[in-house]
Amino acid sequence: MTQDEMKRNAARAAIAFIPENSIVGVGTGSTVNHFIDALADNKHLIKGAVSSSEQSTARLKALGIPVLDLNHVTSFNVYVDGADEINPQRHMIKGGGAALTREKIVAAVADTFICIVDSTKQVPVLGQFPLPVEVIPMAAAYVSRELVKLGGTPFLREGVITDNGNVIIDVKGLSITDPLTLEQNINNIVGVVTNGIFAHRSADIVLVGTASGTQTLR
Ligand code: ABF
Repeated sequence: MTQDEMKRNAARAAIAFIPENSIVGVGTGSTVNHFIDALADNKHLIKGAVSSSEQSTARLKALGIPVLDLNHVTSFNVYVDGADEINPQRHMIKGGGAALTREKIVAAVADTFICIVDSTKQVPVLGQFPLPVEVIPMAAAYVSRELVKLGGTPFLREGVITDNGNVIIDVKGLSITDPLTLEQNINNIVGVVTNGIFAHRSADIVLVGTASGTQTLR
């Protein structure tokens, strides 16, 4: 089974967790694209979606799924999104697709975060995947110097501007043994919009696509 087939299986399994007549929070990325495709086959069951990126919004609309403004939605049950890495505590690194800030906002409003991944995303300790940090452009050099003080090696992601008009700094060389503290410390650097550690808002349910089927972790 290919990695993409494992992603698709995890994505399809998430459909069973969507309550009828609900609003669904939708993440970003290739795994989520499979989820959106599966959602399109069940769109008569839902009221609509809240999206975490222009990319997902375009795909949802193209498939006839209404997209609602988060400012007009007080609460909703389920947010479905992928991850770049996930540890056994269900903390994640996200933001490889540069959508981390909107993802964190939509995830904050949802009652339940369902993370859909293939088994290659499971790690004992976060940090092999470079940590994305969304930064106000004029602060990029300052924030980079501060990230070095935290033990990382920052690289500006060339040619990428986020949906919010900011830049992404990818931080290599971090062994993230205390995700809660590092998430907070990086967010405290002036000029950082947010960083890709999702520890304060971890996943509630993880659907892992493996070669032998989809596992559910809680
Ligand atoms: C989003 O998509 C991101 O937060 C994460 O970076 C990425 C996962 O990518 P993919 O599903 O394409 O592997 O969820």
